[in-house]
Amino acid sequence: MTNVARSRFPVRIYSRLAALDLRRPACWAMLAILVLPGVPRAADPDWQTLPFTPFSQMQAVYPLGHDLAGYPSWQMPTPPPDETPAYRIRGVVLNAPADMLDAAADYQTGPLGYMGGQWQVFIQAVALDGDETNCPELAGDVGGTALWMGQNYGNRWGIWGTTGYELKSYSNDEWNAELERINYPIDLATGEPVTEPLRPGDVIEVRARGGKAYGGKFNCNEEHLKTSLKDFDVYLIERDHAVESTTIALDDVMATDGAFLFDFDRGAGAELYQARYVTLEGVTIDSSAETWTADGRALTVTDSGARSLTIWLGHNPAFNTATMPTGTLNVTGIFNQESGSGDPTVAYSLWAMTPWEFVPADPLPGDADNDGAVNEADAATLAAHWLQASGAGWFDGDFNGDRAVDDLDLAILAANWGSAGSPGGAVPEPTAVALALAGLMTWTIARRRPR
Ligand SMILES: [Ca+2]
Ligand SMILES: [Ca+2]
Ligand SMILES: [Ca+2]
Repeated sequence: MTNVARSRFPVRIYSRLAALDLRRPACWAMLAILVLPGVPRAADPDWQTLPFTPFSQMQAVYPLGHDLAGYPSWQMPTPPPDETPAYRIRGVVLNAPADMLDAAADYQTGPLGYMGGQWQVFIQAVALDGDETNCPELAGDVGGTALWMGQNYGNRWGIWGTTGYELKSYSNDEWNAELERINYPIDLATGEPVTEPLRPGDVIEVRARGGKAYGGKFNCNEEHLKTSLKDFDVYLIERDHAVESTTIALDDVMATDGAFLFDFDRGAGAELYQARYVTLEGVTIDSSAETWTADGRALTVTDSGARSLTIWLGHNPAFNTATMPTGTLNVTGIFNQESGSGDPTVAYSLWAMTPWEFVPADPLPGDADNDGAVNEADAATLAAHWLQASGAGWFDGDFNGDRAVDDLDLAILAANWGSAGSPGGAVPEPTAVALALAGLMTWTIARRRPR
């Protein structure tokens, strides 16, 4: 982010002004409603006194027997003064926007369905000190939601080619101004935008003026309209809040035949974990998968039975260079439901944002390929990623979790050489690969000595 781009208010306003044709009376009306972010709109409720909406309420579904059984049932509040939709939610950020979707501006008129930039962040319920007094409505809350924006919504089916098109697609300047606004939330403590962008562990308050049920959950969004009257505004409460994942196995969300468990009260099964940060334990990547890439949607994992879940890989480019995991794994990510406009009781998946969120279920130090033995194959992996400074996962040879592959990892591999799941195995003769790595280690250590 350059210093020029940090002058966010002018960029936003100028881009809006540039889009107006001042010869048209309608544009003077538009000018009247253009407002700075963080400044109350005429129709805004008193945000400070508006109760938070708990996620358990926001994500409720119609009960069995209802025509819409299983579909989101929540209706947005319409507080005074103008009684238009407005609600306030609070949660901890689970993903960096750039790790999930490609937000790069790319305005295009068509083709049908082409969205250009997309931005999405998941937040989940978080307990803070003082909640009992300050916001008792959030006590014991569970669940979360997605905050989503897309650039070329006018290209969607049913909109593309209609007069509503231009209300729904952002020019590149308009899109970038929106990204600037939501990536740099206003710190409630200072009233100023933060200087480091939104990241996991940020506890935020969202003041929303729209949202839509989609794919089995209720998403916070701007109803795919450009008008600032539908903006959601993001405020920072605190940073670096520790986010613990909830441990699940496939049998928590699926029956033995692989069908998703759907509890209409949302107290169990897949709905209980929707939009939450989870660690899925004891799964293996489907054997038909040969490779993985950023933005992949085809990877599946299975347990020892008939259960199978799709893993969505984030936009993080580290997926394009990291070694695809093997063996029995624990995978950490965001449990999600996106069933399109179809059956609201199916189509759950796990969003994984980084390669290093895949780890061996039962890690043997030095065992890069997770096959239960530390040998030449693991040394070869280490050699292939040798001195990779960032973005490495276990399966690239990063055994100490610092995302780098270096002599620290080599020392771990060397200390466990010949291990086959239990200590005390016979240590084989060093092979050519191991000897080469030993040479690399010596060289690296020698380089670090002060001269
Ligand atoms: Ca749902
Ligand atoms: Ca191995
Ligand atoms: Ca390392």
